[in-house]
Formats: sequence, C-alpha cells, structure tokens
Amino acid sequence: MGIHNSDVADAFDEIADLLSIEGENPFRIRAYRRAARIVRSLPRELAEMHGASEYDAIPGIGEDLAKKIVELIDTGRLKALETLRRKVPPQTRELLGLPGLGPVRVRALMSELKVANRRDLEQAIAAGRLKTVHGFGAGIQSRLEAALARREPANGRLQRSVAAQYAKPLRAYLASLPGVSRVEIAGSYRRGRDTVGDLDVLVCAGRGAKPLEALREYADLREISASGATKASGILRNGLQVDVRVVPQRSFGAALHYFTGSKDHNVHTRRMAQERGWKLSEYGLFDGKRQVAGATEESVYRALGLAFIPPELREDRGEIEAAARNALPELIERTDLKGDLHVHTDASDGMDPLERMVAAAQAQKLSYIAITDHAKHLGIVHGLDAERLARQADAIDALNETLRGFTILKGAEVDILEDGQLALPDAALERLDVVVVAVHDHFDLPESRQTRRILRALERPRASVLAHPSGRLIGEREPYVCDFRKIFDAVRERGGCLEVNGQPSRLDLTDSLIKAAVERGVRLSLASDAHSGDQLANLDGAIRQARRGWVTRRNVLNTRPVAEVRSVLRS
Ligand code: DGT
Ligand code: CA
Ligand code: CA
Repeated sequence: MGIHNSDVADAFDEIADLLSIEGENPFRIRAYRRAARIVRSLPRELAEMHGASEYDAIPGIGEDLAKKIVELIDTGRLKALETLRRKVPPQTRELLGLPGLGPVRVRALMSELKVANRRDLEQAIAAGRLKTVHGFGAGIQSRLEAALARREPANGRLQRSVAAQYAKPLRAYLASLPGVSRVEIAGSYRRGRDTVGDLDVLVCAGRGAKPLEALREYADLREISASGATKASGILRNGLQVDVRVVPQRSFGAALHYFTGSKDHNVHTRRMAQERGWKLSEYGLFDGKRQVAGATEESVYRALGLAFIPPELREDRGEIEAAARNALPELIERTDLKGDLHVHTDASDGMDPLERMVAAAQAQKLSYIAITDHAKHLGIVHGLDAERLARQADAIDALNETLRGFTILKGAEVDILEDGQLALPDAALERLDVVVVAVHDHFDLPESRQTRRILRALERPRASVLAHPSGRLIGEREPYVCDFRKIFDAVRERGGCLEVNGQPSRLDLTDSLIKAAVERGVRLSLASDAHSGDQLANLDGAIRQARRGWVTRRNVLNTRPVAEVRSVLRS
C-alpha cells in the first residue's frame, strides 16, 4: 500500500521537467522521461515487486533509477526531487504547460526577468518587459496572453489507467472489510471512459458493518471532505476525488445502475419507469411503496422491458431503443482478439527484443503479432532504413521457422510526411505484410490540408492501417483537425483498417468516431502499440474503447486468423 506506479512516474516526470529548466544533460533528462513512461504503463505495481534488483531488470530502468524507486516506495520521498524543488519551485514548473514555453524559455524568463510563476509572467507582459528577452516575439507573446486570460482549463480529468492504479487497491481494501459482500467502482470508470472525473464507489454491506469508518484508515486517502451515515467523500493522494456509498443488498442493483450512469441514460430509463406509473431511483424500482426490482441491475432492466445493457453503451446514444428491440450489438471481448497489428521492438524505440515480444504475445494468448518498428525519418530515434528493415524481415522469417502455432508478421510504422508522401519508398515496403502509416508531426495543419495529406498517404499501394488517427495525447495534445468522413471512406474503399490505439494516453479514436466509422463499414485494427512486452496489455484499453463505440468482432480485422489477415492486407 502507499506508492503507486503513477506516483513514481509523476516524480520522474517532475525531475525531468526540473532538470530541463536547469539546463541539465539531455541524456539524463531523457532517461527520466523514458522511465516515467515505462513505469506509468507497467501493468504490475512496483510496490509489490521485490526491490532494486527486480526494478533494475526492467528495460529502461538502470541501477540509479531502481534505487530511486526503492527510496520513494520505502520513504514516500525522493531527496533528489526535493533538492531540485528548492531551486525550481512548482509554480515555475507549471509555466511549462503554457503554449510556447519550453524549458529554455522558462529558464530565460527566470534568469532575465525573475519570472517564477504565472502572476510574474502576467506582470512582465503587462509592463512590456517580455519583448526584451531574446526569443520572445510578438506571436508567442499573444499566445501566452490568450492562455493566461483563459485561466487554463486544467480540467482535472484523469486517464482511466491512472485512476485504475488507485481504484483497484481501494476496491480490494473495501472488499476485505468485515460485513462487506460486494464493492463496485461505478460511474464513468465502469462505463470504460478513457478519462474519469472522479470515482464512484458502491459498497454492499449489512447492518452493523462500518466500512466508512475503515475508509478513514485507508493509506491512500489524503483527506475526508464529507462523511455521513451511508456516504463519504474524500480525496486520494493523487488528487482524485472518491465518493463512497454504502448500499443494502436489496437496493444494490438500482444503486449500481444509478451511479454507473450516464446521467443521460438515467434520465431516459427513469422516464420509461414513469410511463409505467413507477418510480426509478438509486433505491430501487417502485410501484407506489412496493419494490418491483432493484437487487440486481438485470432485474431493473428486465422490469423495464429491456435487455441488459453493457455499461460501456450507457450514454443514451440509441442503446435503450436497441435493448427494447432486443437488438443490442454483441460487443467485442478481449478473447476475440487473435493478434495485434502494431507492436515495437528494441530495433526502434521499443524496450524488448523480438523474441521477448513474441513470448509476451504468446502469454497474452495471441497467435500472431505484426512487428511495426518505426521507419527512419527525421526526429524518429533509431528508425529503420530500408536496409535494416530488410535485415529485420530476414530475422522474422528465420524465427517464424522455429515457431509452432504462432506467426510474426513483417511490418513497419511509417511516417506520413507533411505532403502525404511516406517516409520510405514503396519498394522498401513491398516485402511487408502490414504497413502502419501515421502522422507524427505537423499536427496543426488546416483541416483541408491535413485531410489531403492523409488521403494521399492512404493511396500508396502498401499502406494498410492508419494508426492513432487523431494524434491526441490525453491532457497533453489536442487531436489534429481533419475530415474523418473522407478518411473513413478512403480506408473502406481501399480495404484497409483504421486503428483503435490502446495506449492509455492515446485512445485517440474516440467512442463516437469509432461508432461512426463502424456505421460507415470501416474495418478496425485494435492495437496495443506496445513498446515492451508488458504493454501488450494495452489491448484491454483498445477493447474498452471499441466496446464504447458499439464494435462487434466482425468489425475488427485482428479477430480473424492470420492467413485471412495476410490476404486482406495484401489485396
Ligand atoms: P465523471 O466522474 O465526470 O467521469 O462522470 P460520471 O458519469 O462518473 O459522473 P458523476 O461522478 O458526476 O456521477 C456518477 C453517476 O451518477 C452518473 O454517471 C449518473 C449519476 N448521476 C449523477 N448526477 C445525476 C443527476 O443529476 N441525475 C441523474 N439521473 N443521475 C445522476
Ligand atoms: Ca465519476
Ligand atoms: Ca461522483
């Protein structure tokens, strides 16, 4: 209990930011960033592993970082970070979030104008002092003014995967308490949204049980903000709000339904109850004083004449009408996936060698993966040129000879250049089974140019999967703007695939775009984009997002056997 992986990752990211403001060695900074990324997406809790030697064995975590992880987990503190914070205060670090402000500029603001926080910056702009600093033109100044005036949204939503690191142990803790028979995390978390605003926790407990008292003792809890007989609210150590409600068995299903939401879904189901002269609330479905249903969610839906609606669909986007006609889609499940068409190795920016990625895929019960390392291009670290790609293909052919019941597909992830050309010539791609194409720069082109660029890339004979199609990074980068209808049509007509990227910070094809794509007959590839064996677990996130987009196994190429995948992508 105590330190979660996301805390370690946050600490490393903070160190990287502070070192960069200090103008430290870029290799050290990159090592921290890389470690933060690895740790954040590690499926196992570091605190449950066995200390320095095991951390050291994680690719990307060296001896020094392993020691820091031990220090943080054992003491809850990190001396190196505290020393840095004395030099660069947190408010100064926050300046890095403003448009155009990288570490170099923040350092210049500190040293030349003594600007250490937003207020200082506002005053410097108002006093006209900013233009005296080298590198601060009129353009950046007006962008900064606009951002400061907006007071920045800091919208406070957390990646679901980060919330999960807190939700899972909290659930286990509450479930272990005496008298507690069931615990569910409801709300947007249960609906599988890519981000959550807070956690809504339901505890089923009998009379005499005191789970809310035990909640106060919970190590991850920073403070209790409100507490009553059946409900408490608190803030977890990472700032995430939790609402915990204690519910008796006979109401548990109704409460689970109510607090799972969404609000729109609830409003619609409550109206259906009213049309029958009943009342639906978090306590149950009632005909006057008589309880009609409510011990289980199934009983609530059944009484309303509806098939059970999976939580991912509960957004009032037609699921209630479909449930009434018994015509809900048979949503895809993780076990439907036979392969993964977007996987990296240490040949480019991955952590694990080919053999280890294969072993990890076999452990995930997959029967094929496509190795899609980055092709060489400006700004891509260790990208493969045609020569290295050919050698990797040879290695894959050789390894395939030794494998039974598993196939490695040859592939590459190729940049779509600004003009729609690909970063490698067609000839270099000829031998590959899967060519994943993606935008990695020039995110801010106007809509028509961005669309044209992607359409041009899709015309190339070997381009088969459009990867992370919107480019957003949750909380970091907005999606690029393009005409998705045109892109969907192009992908369908060419017989290619649109990717649902399962990286927890990406999931950039939103649920509604997925639904629109499927309705237009576009085939999907659900991909982990794994950069280490562990990250094949990203497929779970892709599944969740796809389910929210009404996806069935028939919409997804990598539910098909490898021979079919090959022939589809070849034709
Ligand atoms: P979040 O936390 O912003 O990611 O989204 P949710 O959906 O978890 O929303 P939250 O935490 O405000 O409330 C949890 C559920 O409680 C919500 O999905 C539906 C239900 N709920 C909350 N407020 C209302 C309301 O005013 N009317 C109805 N019918 N249901 C509500
Ligand atoms: Ca919530
Ligand atoms: Ca809530």
